[in-house]
Amino acid sequence: MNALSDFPITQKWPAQHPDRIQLYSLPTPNGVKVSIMLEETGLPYEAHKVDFGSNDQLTPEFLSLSPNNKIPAILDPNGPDGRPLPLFESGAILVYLAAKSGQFMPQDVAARYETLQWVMFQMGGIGPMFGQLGFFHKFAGKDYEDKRPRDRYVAESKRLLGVLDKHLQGRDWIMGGEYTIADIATFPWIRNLIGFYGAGELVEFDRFANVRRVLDAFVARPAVERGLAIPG
Ligand SMILES: N[C@@H](CCC(=O)N[C@@H](CS)C(=O)NCC(=O)O)C(=O)O
Repeated sequence: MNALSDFPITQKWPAQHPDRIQLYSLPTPNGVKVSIMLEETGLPYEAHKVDFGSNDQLTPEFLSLSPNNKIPAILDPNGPDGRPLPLFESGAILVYLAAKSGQFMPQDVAARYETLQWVMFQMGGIGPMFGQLGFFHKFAGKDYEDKRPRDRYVAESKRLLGVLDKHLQGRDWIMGGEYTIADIATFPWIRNLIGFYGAGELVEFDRFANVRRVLDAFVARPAVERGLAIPG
């Protein structure tokens, strides 16, 4: 497929600017990773809201781009070899946008793998564990009588926060002096845990002073502030 109009998703969410990266998202902790990255890089893009209230994520048009029915997803009209590139999974999208923009990924080869290591730590650990904690603490799972599942995710979330806190000792960002996609992947989830999920006390967030310090620096970035509200 060589034109954006060949992609069924553009029938439900028409592109006003077909030369720009098309973002299909919502301001959730996974969604804002990509809107923050786009704001940080300055790459031109157009945001489309995928409304969970209307089950937009289950429509054939959305599934044609993101078969796992999850946001975020993108469609880049100018992908590799000048052809459109559809992509889902926030980690893969961050890696792609870092390569495309030449930003937020270290030049040094060893440091690149280290950055990817921390992106994977977020994708495989922090995201899924905090997400389950949210279910058992804030959503339907909070009414379950058996508190063992909740306690398991609380314990695992605390353990992960401890790993991150220890790593951040003496560092400005996850990769030291350099702000990278590892930070962009991780800190929306930390913010969500103590904000929207209201789980700060539950995980004893006060114990993790380094995580708190870097979270504060993250949310103070103007591009982060903008990205957190996209799509509006
Ligand atoms: N591993 C995926 C997870 C994405 C994900 O869980 N997205 C949620 C919102 S944060 C979603 O789209 N949920 C809709 C649904 O499950 O129907 C990623 O990082 O992109």
